[in-house]
Order: sequence, then C-alpha cells, then structure tokens
Amino acid sequence: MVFRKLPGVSASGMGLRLSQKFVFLLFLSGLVTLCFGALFFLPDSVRLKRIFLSKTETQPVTVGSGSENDAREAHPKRAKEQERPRAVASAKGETSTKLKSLSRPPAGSHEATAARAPEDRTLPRSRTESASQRATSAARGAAAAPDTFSYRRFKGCLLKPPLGSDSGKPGDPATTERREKVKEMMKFAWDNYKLYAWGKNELRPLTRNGHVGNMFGGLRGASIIDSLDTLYIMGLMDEYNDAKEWVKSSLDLNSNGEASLFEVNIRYVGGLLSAYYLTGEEVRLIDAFCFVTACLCGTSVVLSLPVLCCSCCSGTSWSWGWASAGSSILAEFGTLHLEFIHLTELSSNPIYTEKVMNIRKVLNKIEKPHGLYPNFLSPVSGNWVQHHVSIGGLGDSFYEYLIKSYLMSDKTDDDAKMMYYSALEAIEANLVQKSPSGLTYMAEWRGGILDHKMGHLACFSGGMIGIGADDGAPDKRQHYLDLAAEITHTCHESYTRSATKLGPEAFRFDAGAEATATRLSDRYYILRPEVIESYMYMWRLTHDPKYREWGWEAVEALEEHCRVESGFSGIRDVYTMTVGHDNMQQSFFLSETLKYLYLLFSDDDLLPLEDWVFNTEAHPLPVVRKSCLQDEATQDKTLAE
Ligand code: DMJ
Repeated sequence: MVFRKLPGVSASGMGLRLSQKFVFLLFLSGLVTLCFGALFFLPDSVRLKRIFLSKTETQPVTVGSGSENDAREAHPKRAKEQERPRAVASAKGETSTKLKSLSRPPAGSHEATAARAPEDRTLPRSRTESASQRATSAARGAAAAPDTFSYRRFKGCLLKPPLGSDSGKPGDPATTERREKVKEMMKFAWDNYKLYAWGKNELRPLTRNGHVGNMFGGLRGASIIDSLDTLYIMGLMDEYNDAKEWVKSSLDLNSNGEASLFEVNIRYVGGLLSAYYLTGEEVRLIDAFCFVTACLCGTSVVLSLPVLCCSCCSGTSWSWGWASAGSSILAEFGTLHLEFIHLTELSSNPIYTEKVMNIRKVLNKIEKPHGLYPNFLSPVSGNWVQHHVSIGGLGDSFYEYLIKSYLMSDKTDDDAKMMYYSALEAIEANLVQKSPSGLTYMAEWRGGILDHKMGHLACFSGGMIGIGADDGAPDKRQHYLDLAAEITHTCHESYTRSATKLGPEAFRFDAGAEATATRLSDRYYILRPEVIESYMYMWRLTHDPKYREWGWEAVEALEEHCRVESGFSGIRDVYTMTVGHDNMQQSFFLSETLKYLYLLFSDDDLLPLEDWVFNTEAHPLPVVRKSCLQDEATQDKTLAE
C-alpha cells in the first residue's frame, strides 16, 4: 500500500520500475557491504566477529627474496604520541586503542616457524605448542645461561672509571649545585612513585596512586625499569638497589596482554640492557630476551613488513587500528636496531640482527617520494599508505636509529650511514624552513604540501643532527652543526615564548605565529625530554654555556609549574600561569628528562659520546668496538690486572 502512494510504483505491488529496482539493489548491496566491513572494527572478543572472520588472516606480501629469514621483516615503532590517538598524547599508555587485527598466524604456521631462532628449527615440536612457547623455548636455548653473555668482552672498553656518585662531577661549584638539584628532583620523583605507585607503570601525583594503562600489554613497573640506569648514574644506590630487587622478584614478563613491541623494546629491553652494561649485573635480561623472541614470533607472519604490536603469549601481531588503513608506522619499525643488535651481541643469536636488517632491505627497495620516508607503510601491499612525512611524531626515531646505528657500530655500518645522510638531505631539501624572523624549523610534508608545524617530539632533531655532523661529507660538517644549533635555538624559543617557560606539544609558523601553539589542543606539556635532550648534545658538542643556561631555565620552570606535593605532573596549557595538571608523572621523565639534565650539568667523562649511544628512551648502550669484541685474550689480561 505504501508503494501505491509512491510515484512511479505500479499497482501490482512490488512492480517497481527497472531503474528503481536498480537503485534499491544498489542500496541493499551497499548496506550489506557496510555491515560486513563494520565487523572488522569490532573487538576480537565479539562472537559475531569470530563467526564471520575466523579464517580471514591476511597473508602478507613477501618483500625481498632469499632465505626465509631474509624475506621476512618485522618491525614496529613507538606510536609517536603526538599522532597517536589523543588519549595517548594526554596520558601515554592509557589509550585503549583497539588494535585492528591484520594477521594472526596459526600456531605452527610456516611464518611462525620461520621466526624461531635458527637453533630451534631443528627441534621436533609438539603440534599443540603455541608459537610463543616455541619462541620462548628457543630463546631460552639460545640465550639461557648467563655465561653465554658477552659482557666480559665489553668490559675492558667500558667503565673507565667505574661509575659512582662522583662520576662526571663538574669542576665549578655552581654547576655542581645545579647537578645536585637535578638529583634531588629525581629522588623526589622516585620516592613518590615508590610511596604511591610502586610496581605500577606510572605515578599519578595528584591522586596519589598508580597508573597501568595498556601500552605495555600487562607489563608493570615501567617507571622502575626506566629509572634503573638514571638512579645508578646519579649514585642513588639505595634507590637503585630497591629497583633492582623489584625487577628480580616482581617483574612479570609472562604478559598475556597486547603490548606495543616498540614501547617494550625502548623501555624494558633498553632499560635492562643499560642496567646490565652499566653495572655488570644480569637482572632478568634473559627473561627479556625470551619476551622479545616471543614477540618476534608474533610478528614473523609479517616479517616482510612491519607490524606494531604483539601479544607475546598468543604469538599474534597486528597494527594500530587508528593508523592509516591499518598500516605500520615508520618510527615504530625503525626503532629496534640498537637494542636488537645488542641482543645479538650478548646472546650470540643472529636472529635479532637479522630481523632488523631485513627491515632496512625493505625500506631500501621501496621508492621514496623526493627521497623522503613517509610515516605509514602497508604491511599488506608493501607500499606507502600516505605521503605524510614528519621528523616529529610517527617518523622521528627512525632517523635517530639510523645515525645511532652507525655510531654504535664504531662507524662500520655504512648502510645506516648512507641511509641517514641521504634522508637528511631530502629532509633539508623538503622540510627545513626559515620563518620570517629567521627561525629555522622542520615543517611536516603532506603529499608535497607543507604544514608549517613543528612538534615537541621533533626537537630531538637538534641533538641528532649535531651528533651526526662530524661524519657528514667534509663540506657539510659545519653546516650540519649550524643547522643543529639553529633548530635547538628554535625549540628554546618555543619555551621562552610561553608564560610558563615550558614548550607546547606543537608550535606553528603560520598566520603570524612563530614558534607558538595556535591551537588549544597543542598547548600541553607532558614532561617530555626532546628539547632538553638537544641542549645536552649541543653542550657536549660545542661547550657553549648557553645550553646549560637554557637547561637551568627548564629546571626552574619544571620546579615552578610541574612539581606538586607528591611528584611531577604534566600541565595542560603552557601559556597560562594558573596551570592545570594532567596528574601523570611519565616514566620517560625519569629515564630521559632528568637524565639528560643531569648529564648537561656533568663533565663529559660521564658516559662519553664516543663510547655510548643513548637509545630513544635515553638508555645508554655501549659502542660495539671491534677491538673489544675480537681481542679476548687482551680483554682477559686487562680484567686480570
Ligand atoms: C619517549 O618515550 C621516547 O623519547 C620516544 O622516542 C618519544 N617519546 C617519548 C618522550 O617524549
């Protein structure tokens, strides 16, 4: 009856005209497609999804040729907070980002098997054994006994003199006093964490409780692991021992949760590695090996291309649901090299290095727009997903790990060197800009259109370009050092132009703005380290006293605006003196911000840059010297003396 009332509908009930039938069918098929598509966005736990999609694993493309190992690449990178879902930006690790399932290798699948340590492949395995169980067993087999570790080989080349509270003590009393102040800040942050949030990931200093979040897939104690080396370097030995005891007795690495391999790698693996190299004490490092190996198993199905996350107990892997079209993120899969190379050095298991080197092969093969590396890569097609390029969030530590891989290899990793300097050239040609008043900054690039915005995260690039200056082409060295100084200067400007003298999350150079945030949503500061990190490197490289002054300005601002009764907190708006606190003491404040400040006010012989590189969470790792690795007889002699 309804139809009769409609124009064009015949009296024969459903006698629609052909064109109407066509439109109706089109509408219907659209609706069905939409409903089916929506299934992919449901959490994995929803029954409907399991019924319809249980057998829809995406088979990744295999990029590259050669052996099984060669052909498979994994890699994740930290979701650069800036472009993570906002929730992450406001409270790292808190996001309940629902992870889009890209690939789930059936346990025992070809792909999962290929990721096992080589030693493991010869062993018969029960069919019911999970991928991660196999990987864990493999890692135990490969790296189980502490005496297979190679710390001994490094020792002769490191720790001159052994660290202690006097290490790096500056000559003048004023700087010593500043350094003591930073140490006091660390103790204050640590004591409050210990009092109110012990064993949790971060302290919530206003509500005086702990925060766990889901960034680490159920792992706990991020602030403890991130603090181990800072406490040790500062000579806070009681605190260091408490931290060490907790790691020994309470760190549970049998996580069932969905962890970001990037975050686990830079904080947990990096933190444990550093503590090991600094102290010579093996604290749960073997377990960390097992954990990472299990993660590798999870990512193996897409070893041809990167994935971000892993569930270490189920051997599954996926990319962030929010990342463009489920793609993998440059800074996630490009930020594994330093730690993984050390895992191979210590375990004599090549699997870690093989994985990260395969990532490079993939990246070397793909065509790069204007020589630039876009932030998103499809793990399915092997192509860039969008042409968004940024030296800040989503891209940053990929570039950092190229130059640091070169430096950490005792300048033998020519591949990393070549990739870094050609990327830097492309960045200079396309991203580096000068503002009307002469401030140098790094814009972002979206398919050829410049976005004149620079994130706080991008401010690490002053230090990065600085430490790479000396190994650039001879005619470029001074230029790179100048560029590093100019960028660091601009980042300092972003601090001095705010009321609190702390910098915003992102600042712009358009519509009359110069180094200031123009959007409300960019005005927050979450205790990030990048600007101070560049001050520290530039101080070491130039000894220009302004960097120490700028660092001290930051200390005063942190004390005035971020220190609360029970710890340090991020603030919501750097442009107002009546600050609102975000109630979060980030673990990177302990591992990076305070460590870089302490080093800034220390002499250069505390962790000299010729001997150490800092991972992207500021955990120091030793340069792998041929002389330390090859001449074991000499090493033994040195140790005996
Ligand atoms: C840290 O976790 C690391 O420095 C990472 O590379 C970038 N973001 C935070 C600090 O801002």
